Amino acid sequence: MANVLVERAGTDVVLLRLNRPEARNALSPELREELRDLFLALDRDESCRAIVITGDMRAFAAGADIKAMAEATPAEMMERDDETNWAAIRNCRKPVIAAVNGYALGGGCELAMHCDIIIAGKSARFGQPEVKLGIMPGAGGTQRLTRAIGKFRAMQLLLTGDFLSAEEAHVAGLVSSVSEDDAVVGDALALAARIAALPPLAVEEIKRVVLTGMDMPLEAALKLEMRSAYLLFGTADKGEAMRAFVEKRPAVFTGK
Ligand code: CO8
Repeated sequence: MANVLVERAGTDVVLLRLNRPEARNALSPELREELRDLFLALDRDESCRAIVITGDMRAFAAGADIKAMAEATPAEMMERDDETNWAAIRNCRKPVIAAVNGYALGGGCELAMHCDIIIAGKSARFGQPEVKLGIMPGAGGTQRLTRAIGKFRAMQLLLTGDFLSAEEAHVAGLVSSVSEDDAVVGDALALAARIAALPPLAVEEIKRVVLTGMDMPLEAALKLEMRSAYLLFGTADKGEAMRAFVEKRPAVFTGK
């Protein structure tokens, strides 16, 4: 059985559903490789304009698979080359929305933080409990969490393994918005469809500049932004969007 289920939602949105409910969607090596291959394929698939990733009502993902790591040595962990699996998600040019119900812990929280937008159900719980296992986050948990919610709240979570509720995560800036539990996936798909209907080159460039600029000094990031903003004036969709505005009609985008 596939560890990740793939559904088309409308013509241009793809829904990825983690499918290890018996293990709270723990990220086994096989599941990560499936995710990697899916992200590499969707990045190249012109018919896919936005991706939603979700789990089930009990867990988005409860982290790396502890049973698959319990006896692992450093060399074995290196051989798994998890970095390449995460890079496929990190480098995806399409907008990615996490629709989180239940637990997003450890690697599950890190997976959500690889996404561009996080929509959480009211009962969702976020945390990096690695410290309780005598290890530490290895897929951006110490860095992305700190950038998202600041040093002092991040330290408290990372050093205790405590969880944040959806509302606490929202207030802290880890979550984009909170929905009723049973509305999370629908809300994420509706948002994805709205983004997918916008000019794809503008969407792609905005994502690239936000993510690249976050790690640059402000002056350099502002220059990057300006260059990308100029570049979009060369697209057919920019011409169509502005003409449509002036002519008071809906725009028809081609992705060119
Ligand atoms: N890995 C493997 N199996 C899991 C995991 C997991 N992360 N989480 C849950 N399961 C399994 C349980 O073992 C159980 O299986 P079984 O039925 O065979 O006993 C089943 O899922 C259901 O779990 P529970 O009965 O515990 O369900 P609850 O609803 O009571 O609790 C929790 C759910 C709170 C999610 C609980 O299961 C839990 O605490 N899970 C572990 C969470 C955790 O510690 N996550 C962090 C893992 S480490 C990580 O993600 C980063 C690794 C970084 C590696 C660095 C590389 C260099």
